[in-house]
Amino acid sequence: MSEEDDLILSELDDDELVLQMFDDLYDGMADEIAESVNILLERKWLPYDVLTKALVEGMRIVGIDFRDGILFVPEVLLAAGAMKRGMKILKPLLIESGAPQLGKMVIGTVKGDIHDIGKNLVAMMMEGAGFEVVDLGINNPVEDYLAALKAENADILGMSALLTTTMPYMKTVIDTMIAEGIRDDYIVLVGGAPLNEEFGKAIGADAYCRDAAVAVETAKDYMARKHNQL
Ligand code: B1M
Repeated sequence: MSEEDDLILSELDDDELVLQMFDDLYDGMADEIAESVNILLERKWLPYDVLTKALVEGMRIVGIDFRDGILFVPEVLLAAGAMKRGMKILKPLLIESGAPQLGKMVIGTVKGDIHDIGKNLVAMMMEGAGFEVVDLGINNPVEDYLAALKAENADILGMSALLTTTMPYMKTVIDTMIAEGIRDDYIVLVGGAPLNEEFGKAIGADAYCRDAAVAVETAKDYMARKHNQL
């Protein structure tokens, strides 16, 4: 039996367990991630802390080795699968706030891009904060965004892009909204690892959101301003 087989996750203290979660995420061990998430919750960790301090941080480490050519797509897919297992446990806990509806957001990853973990996280946190969220998934052409905004009578458009090659597509969406005369009908928020504030301004978005928590705060802020104008 290997040392790994002997490891009893519930016997680790919090710091050791979080370090073990980084390893398990790295190795795509979805069952172990699920078990550890449940252990931390039983130890009265806040769901948001489990998400950010264990899962998101673990994925950041995966990203570094992916960038450096130490991990490859199949391994990163396994890691992403493990991350999603953990997020599935946390989702209902993050959402059960019972807050009144603050507004409606349509969100999706842009055309050519299949990264969805960050977008899912934003959707989860927005729902948790009391927004209604319509998630269009990945690889969205401009037509899909516009159709959903109209059909759903949304207040906010959220776009996510993780690749430097796909982030310019956000401008295509915003330019099409301008051409159709509907740009100012919606609050446009953008996010994703390669973006920054300057890019958000340059493409005509209302705001760039560094992470899910900032997305929630920014959306609340804009909705408050919108209501004050009415
Ligand atoms: Co991809 N990938 N990937 N990948 N991948 C990156 C993005 C990369 C930075 C890795 C690297 O080289 N270090 C790199 C991009 C380089 C670049 O463009 N400069 C890269 C590459 C190159 C690729 C491929 C091209 C690899 C290949 O095929 N050779 C390929 C592209 C596929 C495609 O999309 N067409 C590819 C594929 C994949 C997988 C499928 C294996 C997998 C995705 C699985 C999935 O999402 N279901 C994957 C993963 C997992 C990553 C990394 C490792 C992790 C991304 C992630 O989930 N992060 C990533 C490295 C990295 O980002 N460090 C990488 C965790 C997540 C919580 O953070 O998504 O940033 P993030 O979301 C944050 C904020 O950005 C923000 O809030 C979130 C939560 O706080 N945010 C928003 C995000 N969206 C928002 C929207 C908003 C607001 C805030 O709207 C309002």
